[in-house]
Amino acid sequence: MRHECACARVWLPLEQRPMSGQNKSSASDRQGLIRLQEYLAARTAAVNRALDKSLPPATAKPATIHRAMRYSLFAGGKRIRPALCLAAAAACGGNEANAYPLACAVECIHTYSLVHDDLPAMDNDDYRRGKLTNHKVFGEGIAVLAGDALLTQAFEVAAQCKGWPRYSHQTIILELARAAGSLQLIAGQVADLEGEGKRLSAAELRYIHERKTSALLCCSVRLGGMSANCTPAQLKALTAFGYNVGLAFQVIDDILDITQTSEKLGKTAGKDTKAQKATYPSIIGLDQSRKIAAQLTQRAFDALRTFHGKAVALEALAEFLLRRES
Ligand code: GRG
Repeated sequence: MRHECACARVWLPLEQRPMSGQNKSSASDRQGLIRLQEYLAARTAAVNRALDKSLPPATAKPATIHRAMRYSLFAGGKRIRPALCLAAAAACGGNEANAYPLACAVECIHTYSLVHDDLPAMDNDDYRRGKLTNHKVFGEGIAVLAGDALLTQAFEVAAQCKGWPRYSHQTIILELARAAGSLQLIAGQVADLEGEGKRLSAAELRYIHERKTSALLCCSVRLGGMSANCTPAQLKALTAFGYNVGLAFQVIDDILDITQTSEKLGKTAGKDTKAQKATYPSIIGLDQSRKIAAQLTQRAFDALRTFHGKAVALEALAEFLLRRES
């Protein structure tokens, strides 16, 4: 993969490299990766503190629901959506602190979707983020409610943002509602459920990926830009970046489902094949899927040219997501 922006190489060298540890990495690769890991660890800690403050304490009555919400929220997710939100804010010259309510909101929506996706009525999974799924610990009724409460919490936290000249509270709430709603996240999940056991075309599969995965990732990036009162041109560039990174993320997720162990993924591996789900690898094979993920990531990089080197964290995150192993 060729990459034209020199700034990201400082973070994470982008020379042609295999995607999942098929080669020994160089010392500079490792250094770049360590810097990104430090960046992610610092943002994860800050987002965790902000989430902790924004949620009712685990002891608030009724304690079961607050314990259940916190159980999944603090189960060890990678916090990719918040990191993208904060990195987008930085790319637009914003103050990261202004983006925290929005970074927390997207993580609450993401966690709700995982809790519900794991339910027996949906994907029926016992493990998530390396721990027992919410319904396995708290029962199905509480897991449904914990998901509902996390979704609602997202809007409560987002409403506490400061609002910006170009982006009012109404715009922010609309952005979140649309990404989580029946035309995006839920549409993707419906199409995913209805597609089980069927032969889907690549276009049908892309419809699912755009909604189930890309919509919320793209929304995270856009909200970060909005928190920096970004220009319309910057928002357009962030949208193209988020869309392509979101699609690449899901192609990689499909690849990992068949190439990694449950232990490494923290959730049951091989579920897509078992559930007879259409995935990129099942339709076009592993090698072609890897090429598509790299192409999508390249498109995401291209969208960042307009930031003239200021989107270095976004670039490093896109590169990291392409090469992730869990
Ligand atoms: C229930 C409305 C509803 C939607 C569910 C999230 C989801 C849609 C399905 C889960 C399965 C899946 C493949 C989702 C696509 C998004 C995705 C790959 C989620 C996993 O995201 P990570 O890897 O997870 O960022 P962590 O745990 O690290 O936060």
